[in-house]
Order: sequence, then structure tokens, then C-alpha cells
Amino acid sequence: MEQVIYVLGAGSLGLLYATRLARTGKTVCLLVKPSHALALNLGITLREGEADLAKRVFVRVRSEPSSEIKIQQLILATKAGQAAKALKNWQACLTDDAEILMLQNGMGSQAEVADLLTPQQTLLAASVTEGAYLEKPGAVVHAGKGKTQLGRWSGAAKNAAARWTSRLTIAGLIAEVVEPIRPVLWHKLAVNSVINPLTAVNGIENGALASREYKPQVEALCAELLQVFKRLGIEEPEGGLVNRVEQVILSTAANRSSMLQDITAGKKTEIDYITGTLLKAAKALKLELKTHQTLYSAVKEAEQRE
Ligand code: KPL
Repeated sequence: MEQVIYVLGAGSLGLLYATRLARTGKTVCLLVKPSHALALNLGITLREGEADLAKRVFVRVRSEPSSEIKIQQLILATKAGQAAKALKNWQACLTDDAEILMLQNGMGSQAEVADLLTPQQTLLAASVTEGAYLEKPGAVVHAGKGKTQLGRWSGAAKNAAARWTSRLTIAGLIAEVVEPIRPVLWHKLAVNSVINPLTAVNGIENGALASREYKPQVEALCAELLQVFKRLGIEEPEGGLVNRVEQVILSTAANRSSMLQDITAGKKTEIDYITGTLLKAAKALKLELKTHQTLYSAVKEAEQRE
């Protein structure tokens, strides 16, 4: 059987991984909505950095499941809220030993997808810090180099994480196996639960959170997160959580967070998979997280307004 890497989702990360893998000679097939297929068939453009010239990369494109499509290797790169629904559409094409790598922000979507799979199909979850954005549909800019930390979420194949790591490494992306993966996902969720809602509600770039004005809120949000981490037995990131959040604020200072971009574009945000997951965990532990709750409500209100 021909080895094809399938990528479901044509957002910035989906296109970044698809083009990087295709450039190493792998056969890559993008699974997209019918309305996007025609344009993507003409090629994807990739710019490695904002000053770089755009390179056109061709990949296969499919928009309808069929019995000839056998998906053994899949990167699931939709937004968190669409992951399970998108996978359901292609589920009949998955092989019995499929190995699926999820790139979603937050937590919650991994369990939704795991529920759709059999024990022989393996699910891997990743925490991604690559900076990428679409300049227009089908055109991705790799604006900041980050890394992909991945590990097994569920399923049979013990070496699947190592296999995906070597594919991504060959494609020039920094990737490593981290097991268990759940603490890493919680650390990423923590960073996103501070930066994303604050920037989305205030309409500011990430770097603005480094100012004195936002310090008390950043610290209060981190303190609430640490109460949950303590009860769940999750260690603080090295150097401390406040320090980790401040590092990400500075290293992504010019970014408009994905939540701010969603609010501006009138799209549903990933708040339920970030702060929503945190608040659910807190509720089960009988903890009240006032600052996160207030921000959660403010994002929900902003979603309604746009
Ligand atoms: O992951 C991000 C996001 O915008 O979703 C951060 C790290 C906040 C960078 O913008």
C-alpha cells in the first residue's frame, strides 16, 4: 500500500505540516471541504519567515470520502471544536491500525476523538508552539519556529509517537516524544488560558500583556491555575508558571492570539477547550476560579457580539 500522509484541516498548522512533509518527498493528501478543494489543487504557498519568497508546493487534495482512500497516517489539524466532527466525516476511511496525530490547542477535543476510535487505532496528542498564519486561503507563513511535543493519548501502537517524531524531524520541524503527554498539554492550556482571553477581550497584541497594567491579572490567573495543578498532581513548568507565561508573552509579542483573530473574524473561539476545560476540572475539585470565570464570561459575550 502506498504510504500517504493525510492532513485534515487547511488552517495555518495543517498547511505548514502538509507543505513541510511534501517537500521531503512524502506523498501528502489534504482532506478539505469541497468549497476549498479547487483552490488548493492549484498548490499551496509556503513562506518560511515573513521576508522569505513564497514557494509553491503541490499536494493531493480530497474532499469526499471514498472506498479507495485508506488512511493509516493522519494529522488532525482542525480547530479544537471541529476535530471530532471532521474526523467522523472520514472515519470510514481509517485503517484498523490508523495512527492519528492531533495538533489542537487546549484539552477536551482529544477525549472526544478518542471516543470515536477502536482500541487498535492509536491517538497521539501534541502541544505545538510553531508560529504560523494564513496570509490568504492556501498561503501559509511560518512566522516563528517552535516545536511539537507529542505523546500517546490512547490506543495500541507503543512506537507511534517515535514514528511521527521522526517524520516531522525529517521535514525540518523540531519534534520530540514526551510521555506522559497530559502534563505538557496542561502547561500549554495554562499559557493559552492567560494570553488568549486577555488579548481577545481587550483587543490587544500578546506583547501588551507585558505592561504593568496587566500584571495583577496575569498573576491572579496563574495563581488560580496552580491551585488546580496542585490538586491534579501536575508539576509547575520549570522556572514557574508566571515566568513561563511571561516568556511566551515576550517571544510572541507581535502576535495577535488565535482567540483575538477568531473574535475579530466573527468565528467561534476555542474558549470551551481552554478555560472551559479548566473550569470543569476546578468544579470537580470544588475550587472556584473567579478570575478565569470572569474572563470566560467576557469571551462568551464577545463571541455573541461579533
Ligand atoms: O498559542 C497561542 C495562540 O495564539 O493560540 C499563543 C501562544 C498565545 C501565541 O499567540
